[in-house]
Amino acid sequence: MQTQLCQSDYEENGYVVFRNLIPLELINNLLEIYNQEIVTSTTPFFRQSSGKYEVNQLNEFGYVTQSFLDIHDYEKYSRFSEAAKEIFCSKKIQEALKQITGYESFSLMQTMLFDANTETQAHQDWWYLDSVPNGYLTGIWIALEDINEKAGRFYVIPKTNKNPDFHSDKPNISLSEWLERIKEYVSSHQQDIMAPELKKGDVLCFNSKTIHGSLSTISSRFSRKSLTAHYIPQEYQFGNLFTTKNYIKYKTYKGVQFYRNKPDFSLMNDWKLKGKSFFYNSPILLKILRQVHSKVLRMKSK
Ligand SMILES: O=C(O)CCC(=O)C(=O)O
Repeated sequence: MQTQLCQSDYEENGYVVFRNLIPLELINNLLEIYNQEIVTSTTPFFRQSSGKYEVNQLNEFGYVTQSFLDIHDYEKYSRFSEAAKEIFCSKKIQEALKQITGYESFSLMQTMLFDANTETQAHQDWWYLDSVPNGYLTGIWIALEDINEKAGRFYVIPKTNKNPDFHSDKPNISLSEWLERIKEYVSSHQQDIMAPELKKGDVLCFNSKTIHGSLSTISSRFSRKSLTAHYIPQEYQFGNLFTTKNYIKYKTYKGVQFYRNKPDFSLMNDWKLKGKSFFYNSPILLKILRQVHSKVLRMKSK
């Protein structure tokens, strides 16, 4: 593994790149199963961008245009998820995280797979997911192939882990206004955008406060096969800027704790999701729902 400067680099710049971290055979194995079982599947998968279960939509070059959430724990495609966990729960990743943060071990909280670029809007993760106390979640972006510039690269804005803060002057700011503030920040700091060339097996680690997103696709002929994963130090709780999710139940793979948020598709799970979306559109109802949910889970665990 590289340089001992990593921890100070990470703290200073809010990101760090590890070259050749993931063994190519693990990536090849995952992609083989992906092509055999997932691309061809007619099952709906949960999509973070729409908040819905949707079947795959392929572009003219055969790449799935939506991202896949929490691929490490698909019940229906356990061979695929096992291949994913071999990467996400590997010693190499645990050691890299330890090297840049100084913490000993990490829980895996969320994963994604991208086939084509989805042109992710600039954001900081802590609005959606973070450690509690805040600021200790690390996201990692893994290149599953040599990423062509024309595919639209992943980028970070260095040092935004320190500043600026887009919400604390207005505690009830809406998500769309918060995203708009970040968008404006990014447009006025174009010169700071860092979109490194990443080759198969390279990993970019970034902090929950670091602004990141994806550049526009120049040619959809190029896929942008990649994984992301988000980890918190094991001793911290999980949540985000607004809440602590103290009801999390973990599973374990090869000694690494992991969590999955959205279950596999079923008619029942689809209905539950639709019901939840109704609450999500009302912050007050959502707050009540969360309180009831955590109370029920606490009662169950007694
Ligand atoms: O790869 C992307 O387009 C965005 C990934 C991302 O924002 C994340 O996983 O936090």
